[in-house]
Amino acid sequence: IMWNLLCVCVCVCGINYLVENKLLERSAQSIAEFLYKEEGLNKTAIGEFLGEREELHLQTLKAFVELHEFSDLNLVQALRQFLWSFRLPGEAQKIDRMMEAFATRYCDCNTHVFQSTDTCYILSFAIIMLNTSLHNPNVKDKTTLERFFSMNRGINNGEDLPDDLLSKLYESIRNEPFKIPEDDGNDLTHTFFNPDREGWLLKLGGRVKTWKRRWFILTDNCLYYFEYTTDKEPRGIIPLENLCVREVPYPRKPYCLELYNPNSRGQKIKACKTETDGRVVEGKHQSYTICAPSAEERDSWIEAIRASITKDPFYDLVSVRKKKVINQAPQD
Ligand code: 4IP
Repeated sequence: IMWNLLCVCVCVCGINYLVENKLLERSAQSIAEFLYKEEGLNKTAIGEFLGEREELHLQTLKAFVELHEFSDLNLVQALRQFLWSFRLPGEAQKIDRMMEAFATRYCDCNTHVFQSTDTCYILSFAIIMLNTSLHNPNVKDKTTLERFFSMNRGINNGEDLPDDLLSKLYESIRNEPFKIPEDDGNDLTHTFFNPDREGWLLKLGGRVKTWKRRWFILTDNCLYYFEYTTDKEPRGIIPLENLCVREVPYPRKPYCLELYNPNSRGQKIKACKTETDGRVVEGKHQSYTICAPSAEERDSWIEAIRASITKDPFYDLVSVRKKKVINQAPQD
């Protein structure tokens, strides 16, 4: 029973348990093989384990990626295999390390396709975003083949990748979306990756000052709140663009934070909410007062919201490399 439990919920503790009880050798190679081959493991936990920064985790990630055979596969086929073997974690730095490991492995298996690993890395992100654009019903403005070409101009060390290569990848994604492990019912076409943060918080009403317990999800620079964790539709959506967040005192309610617009005090924040009769209307708040269950959770929410407001991690990850490869002189 213990073995099965550990298989279902593999995590750092699980691996440590196996190592301590001599069921698994404490080497990157053995752990990687266990994570890659063992059936029934929780793929979110695999992603979390592989994304950690400690040396053993970095080595395990390398060994894990090297267990994938990408020779003679096009980039979409390789990504399909890779993204099915674990679930990408939400944190940008972890995604960066994993996609870097993937791109290195792909280029080792297919030496003549791209001029550099960076090209492969950038194109992999472009493909993941294309998948979201073409298959997420909420995205109305679908990426066309021409736009996909222009998004990827100059990424092969200053040169363009062949049109027929990009067309094949585009067609493949259009015909079949990525299959992503859904341990927790979330899926990539919906939220891109895992949410930045989620949890129960109390929210103060806009006009009528009642406190409501709501399930909050922070993702894609928006804060969504739901009545129940299982609800498909949020009760409210607060886009975080132009907003600020800070700790705020509130009578008899400790651990509050406030979302406000520093540039238009006294005006309503752009947001939407659901009325009790089901109509979706504009939000009525000039600021949102939200109460966390503890000081630690309030601070973590503030930090996560700030990180989400100040930067788009995926944009940053890709744009730094894009600049690098586009500025590289074409090679003979
Ligand atoms: C409601 O109070 C709830 O607090 C609503 O929260 C809130 O809407 C309403 O504020 C407030 O009047 P009663 O249920 O006591 O009527 P929720 O939608 O989470 O149920 P928000 O905008 O906070 O969602 P108004 O003024 O914003 O409508």
